[in-house]
Parts: sequence; structure tokens; C-alpha cells
Amino acid sequence: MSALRPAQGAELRIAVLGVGMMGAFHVDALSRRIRGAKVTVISDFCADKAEEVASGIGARVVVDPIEAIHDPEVDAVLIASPGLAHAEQVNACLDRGIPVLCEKPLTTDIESAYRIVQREAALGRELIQVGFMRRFDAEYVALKKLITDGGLGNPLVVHCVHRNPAVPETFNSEFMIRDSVVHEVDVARFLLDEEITSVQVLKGVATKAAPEGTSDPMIVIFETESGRIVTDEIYVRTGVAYEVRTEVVGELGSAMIGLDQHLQVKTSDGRWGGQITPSFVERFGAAYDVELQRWVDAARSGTVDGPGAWDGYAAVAVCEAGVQAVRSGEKVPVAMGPKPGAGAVSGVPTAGITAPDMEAAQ
Ligand code: ISE
Repeated sequence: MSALRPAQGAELRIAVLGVGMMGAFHVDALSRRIRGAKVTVISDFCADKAEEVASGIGARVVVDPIEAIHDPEVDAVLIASPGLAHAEQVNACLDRGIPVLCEKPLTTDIESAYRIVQREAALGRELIQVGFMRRFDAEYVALKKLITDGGLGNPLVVHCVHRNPAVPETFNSEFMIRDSVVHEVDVARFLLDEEITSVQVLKGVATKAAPEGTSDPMIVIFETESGRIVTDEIYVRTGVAYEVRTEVVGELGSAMIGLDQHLQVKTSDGRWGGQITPSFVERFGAAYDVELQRWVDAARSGTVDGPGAWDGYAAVAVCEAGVQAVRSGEKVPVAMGPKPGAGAVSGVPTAGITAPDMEAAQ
């Protein structure tokens, strides 16, 4: 199949599927800050919302997302629809051979994610990028470079803290794994360059802000292929700020990011400090812009420049194990099929759990 590409030098014409909070956030960035891109088509099951966003930027509404993907004025697709819709929509992009940036999760179950990995590999061309924006954050990039350059020696342990000020009631312990901890899953794989092999979840005393039956906070412990340990404190109802910290401890030292060390002020009343980041926008807004710009630039030249289908699949597989670990209290091994190109691809691995539709439930 010959891949479709915009004409040399032409703007990348993009369909955005789903214009809830994240989709609308991306449309705004693509329309106002990202070079070489034009949102031509908006699709959302909520027609009023689609009209409102489309009319603000002079785009057309195409209600059916699959029609939107096949629209002649579309060169690439950004998927920010509810997770349950992702498999069909990503597959439609593969059918047409156009680049797609899919917000996490790639799909909501291991089998469909693995089939997508296999399909893309069979096409012989990367088309899929998954929206793990932390890989584009300046601090994570610096930390990765420090590790790669050997500045910490052999990295031994990674400690993560992931705190949100508030989330909807629907965020139970399993949602916290799939929607929040999924970021640390990708961060650990990105920083350590190896797969996660097991997940264990410790549930302690819960905040009274958590609904009955929800363990918030939790401590998640990952083991990697080489035996490294990654810990993650996930606490999504702190009532304080958006706090995301990562510390890597190596043989030659340690390094930490996410300390909010921007403008530090000392005042005559004896106070010292800076400002908290209230949401992901202040903490990762710049990373999203870099992510989008690099996706657009790569798509215009027929490549992908970010986490791909395999990374999306690995995250789904680890989160499935994480959900089983929440349910059982046991250490759960991660079940993953072989990476295409890295040996024979056997059957599709089974997980036993199908993820609930998190975005739709919010
Ligand atoms: C949300 O979906 C995100 O992606 C945020 O970055 C994360 O902090 C939050 O916990 C998730 O629910």
C-alpha cells in the first residue's frame, strides 16, 4: 500500500476525533501554536460541541468518525475520543495508511492493542504515535539524557510521585491505574529502556475524600526485565496541586525532576517559595506543544517521531496486570506477546480483563 502524504510543503490537514477536554485542548494548540498544521475536520458524538469547536476555527463537522478519517481533506488524524472507540478508529487510519496520534490508551484491551501492533508491522511503515506527552517534557528529556550519557552510572531504582488535586467520583482504584499510573508505566519504560515484567499494588489508609471502596493513595511497585524496581505513589485527591516527580537512583548518584523550581520568591514577611502547578496544563502544556509540533513535522515527511504502537501496547499490558494486582493483592506478571521483528510472532496473548471505558465514564 502506498502511504498518503500531503503535497510537498503543504499544511498537514488534520481530523480531530473527540473534542472533550483533551481534544479541544489539542485543537486550540494546533490552530494557534503549531506550525504546518490545519484542523480541517472535527468529529464528536456530541454535535453541539463539535459545531462549537469547528466554527471557532473554520473547520467542517463530520459526525461519523470513520467518515472523518476517510475525508479527502484529511491527511492525518488526532484521536481524543473515549478509549473504547480507539481500536476501530486507529484501524481505520491503518486502512487508509495515514498518520495518527492517539491519546492514551491505544485501546482498552490487550488483544486489540496487539493486533494493531501486528497490523502496523505488516504494513512495513510506522503510522501510529501514542500520546505519552511526558517524553516531550524538557525535564524528562534531560533526565533521560543524563541516564543515557552514564551520568548516574547504572540506574538501580526509580521513585515516582503522581498527585492530582481532584478527580471525578468515577476514578476508582482501577481507573487510577489505567488513567494515571499509565504515565509512570511509560516513563519507566522510556527512562530504563526495558519492559516491565510484574506489578504489585499496596493499598494503605485511604483519604476520606475517596469514595467507599477506592484506595487513594496507593503504592505501585514495578519490576523490570533486568530486575530494577520502580515505585509509584499515586494519590489523586490531594486537594493541593498537580505534582509529578520522578527520582532515579543510580550507582553514581541520583537525580530528581518535577520540583516546581521555577520562580522562587522571598518576601519581607519571612516567606519563601514559588507557585504550585494547579493542573496538567501548567506542568505539561509545553510538552504537549512539543509533542504536537514533532508529530506534525514527522507526519508531513511520512515518519513518526514519538512513542509508537508498541509503547501503547506495552502500557495496556502493564495496566492490565496492574488492575489484576489491585483486585488480587498479589504480584502479577505482565503478559506480553513478542515484538514484531524481534522473533516469531505467535498467537495473540490473552489478558482476561477488558478495560472499562474511562473517558466515557468521566
Ligand atoms: C489524566 O488522564 C492525565 O493524563 C493526567 O496527566 C494525569 O495526571 C491524571 O492523573 C490522569 O487522570
